[in-house]
Order: sequence, then C-alpha cells, then structure tokens
Amino acid sequence: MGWKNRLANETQWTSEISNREAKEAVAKRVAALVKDGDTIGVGSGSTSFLAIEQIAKVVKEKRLNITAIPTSHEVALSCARLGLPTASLSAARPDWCFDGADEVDPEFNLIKGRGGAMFAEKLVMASSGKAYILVDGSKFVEKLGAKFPVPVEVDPRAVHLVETKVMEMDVNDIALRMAVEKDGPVITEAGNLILDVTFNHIGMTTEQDLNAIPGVIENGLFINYPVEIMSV
Ligand code: ABF
Repeated sequence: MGWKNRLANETQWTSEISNREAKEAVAKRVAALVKDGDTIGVGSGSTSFLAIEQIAKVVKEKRLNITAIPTSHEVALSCARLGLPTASLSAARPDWCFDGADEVDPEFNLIKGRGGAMFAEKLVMASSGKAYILVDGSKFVEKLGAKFPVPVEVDPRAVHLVETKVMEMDVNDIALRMAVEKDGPVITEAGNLILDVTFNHIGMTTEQDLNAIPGVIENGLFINYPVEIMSV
C-alpha cells in the first residue's frame, strides 16, 4: 500500500467506521489507562485509530508526556498529526500496547492482519509488558477462521514454495492479496506479499507451522499471547 492509500484510508475511517459507538467506548477506556511517562505500542485499524485520538485528548488535557511506538507508517502519521511523539521499536520498549483484532476465540486467541501490518503488530506485542486488544462484539467467534482467512506475509521470492507447502496443510483456499484497485498485489511495508489462507482447521501449532516454512516472514495468528481483551 502506498501513502495515497493510507491517507485515503484514514480519511475514510473518520466517516465510515463500523460499530463506531462501541469502538469509541473501548477507545475511551484504554485512553483512561495512560500515565505520565508511558511508552505505548500503538496498533493499527479503525479501533486503534479511535484510541489514538482519545489518547491524544487525554495527553493534552492532563499535559502528559508519552511516547508512542507505531505499528505502521499510517499509524505514525496519525500520531504525528495528533501531536504524539513517536519512537521506533529499536530505540524503545513499550510499557504496554493496544491493538485491534479481526477475530477473538473463547481462549482469547486472535486472527489479526486485515490491514497487512501483523508483522509489526506481533513485534510490538511481543516486546510489550502488557497488551490490550480492543474489540467490538462482532469480533468474537467460536472458532478461529470463522469469518477471516489467516494472512501470511511472504518474501516475494518464496511465494510459490510457500503456496506449495501451505497446500499440504489442512487448507481450503489460498489467495494472493490484491490491492483495492486490483492493479497488483498488496506490498507490505517490508516489501513482501500477503497470502490469505482459509484453513479447514486452525490448531495450537498452526502459527508455528506456518512460520517454519522458509520464506514466511510472519502470520496473523496470535495463539496463547497474554492479552487482555477490552470490549463493550
Ligand atoms: C489491526 O486492525 C489488525 O490486526 C486487524 O486486522 C485490524 C482490526 O481493525 P478494526 O479495529 O478496524 O476492526 O488491529
């Protein structure tokens, strides 16, 4: 995705956010947790975007000093627009982080990555002392994969190898993610492709099994992460 798309998305979010009332309520709850001096990992998606807006308000009202660690260029841009200072993960470690999700199962395992930023999202979550997942009620599923495929970020050189290996798993479909304009594949910030994999069954080892394939950079399964789900 290029900057044009990102800016277009952000403008779109301000007017067309689904379940906006619920997402805003969760955004306010997470903003109430912010303390002076916090370094906060900032997730992607519309719920995280609303949370950044609420956090910026609290920071301004209470004159707090915080540092945001963004999970994408788009998020960094939102932070800059709202006056929140940012640092990279290589320079600072988040005290805590927040992010959205596409699906949450009863054990709080997640599918993430509809925005294609799951690599950075996982790095930030794994580096944080505590992770809050902000969701509205539409995200809860009985079984992972009920509504969304699992995004798999792949080095372009390995796409055929990865497809072949993934086909040997219990899958129903694999699709190369295309840009909204359909004029080419989505390219991630790290220059990779995304395969959206629809599994017949997602198990406890599927996340590691995918990452063990040469050429897979990361995938959107978050199994057994110590997350706290924040919902209304
Ligand atoms: C990020 O944003 C992604 O991992 C997830 O795909 C998406 C959720 O977006 P939203 O909050 O707009 O539903 O968290």
